[in-house]
Amino acid sequence: MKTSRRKFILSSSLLASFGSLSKIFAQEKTSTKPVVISTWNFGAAANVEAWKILSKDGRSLDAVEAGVQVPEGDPKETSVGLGGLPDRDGRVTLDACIMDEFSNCGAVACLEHIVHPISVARKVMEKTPHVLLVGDGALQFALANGFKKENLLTPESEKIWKEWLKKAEYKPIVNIENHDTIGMIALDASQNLSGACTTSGMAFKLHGRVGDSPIIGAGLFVDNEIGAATSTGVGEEVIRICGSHLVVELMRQGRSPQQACEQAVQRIVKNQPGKSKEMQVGFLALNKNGEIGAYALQKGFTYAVYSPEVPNTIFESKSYY
Ligand code: SD4
Repeated sequence: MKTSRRKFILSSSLLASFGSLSKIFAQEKTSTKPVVISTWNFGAAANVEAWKILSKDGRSLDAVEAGVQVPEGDPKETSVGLGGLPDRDGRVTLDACIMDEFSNCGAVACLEHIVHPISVARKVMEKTPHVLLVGDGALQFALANGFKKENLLTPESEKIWKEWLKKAEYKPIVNIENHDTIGMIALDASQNLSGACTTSGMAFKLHGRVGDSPIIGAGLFVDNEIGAATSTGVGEEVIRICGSHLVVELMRQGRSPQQACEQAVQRIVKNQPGKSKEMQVGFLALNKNGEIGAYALQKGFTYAVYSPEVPNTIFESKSYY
């Protein structure tokens, strides 16, 4: 297990271009509210948008929606929204969910042609009696609510898919390019928690495959009394343990966010001792006091924290292996 924790400090000018980040080594701190945390390096750019809302005493729900829209709309991010890598049939299918402080939640799965699935998920939450819409039904609902139909397969992603087709082997690579699903959790100035999670899922999956990210309790869970959690990595393993719900329930039983994330990862190892060595799963958690937890199966899981005392900083979590 790692003893030191890597951290990268981002100046606001650098936030525009992540290629030129410098690495600084330091210790992680607990945060005071408001605070926003999100998965992977691209979480830092997303945090900037969320922070614009949180720093003006805005609602955490609005902050997480605005935050995760950043990678969703970025064609260069090949694991979320526009430009996401397609399934093995060449179709970009998106999964997303959102949850607020009242346990309201909404989700979409296997949604095609819409750049911001998180906003469709929010509409499902606010405008329907349902929680989850999938496939054509989700698209129909999105179009009826004014979302524009677009082609999400960029020439770059199409090229990668065509290259993959030559061997057509489904072997997800641990931490590929170090950016995957974005899961974001925020605690606002009114002490309310919300979360959002959005992804194009595992690249080259079977058409119709849905991961953990749009499943409330798996990819995301918020309990405003206790805390919130989100996950990234191989969704099948997260679903098997109801990962984010498990993390929140462990916090309810008195574990710190860090201990809760560690125990959830240990549960995966216990279930899959062999397979767990070959894949990545990471959890992020935040409790009502602004304490943060992060833990992953493998090294390389990074996350970004923004709070009054942590100026949008990327950390690397500890890991089991
Ligand atoms: C999924 N959890 O679809 C997502 C993908 C991901 O790191 O986060 N990959 O299973």
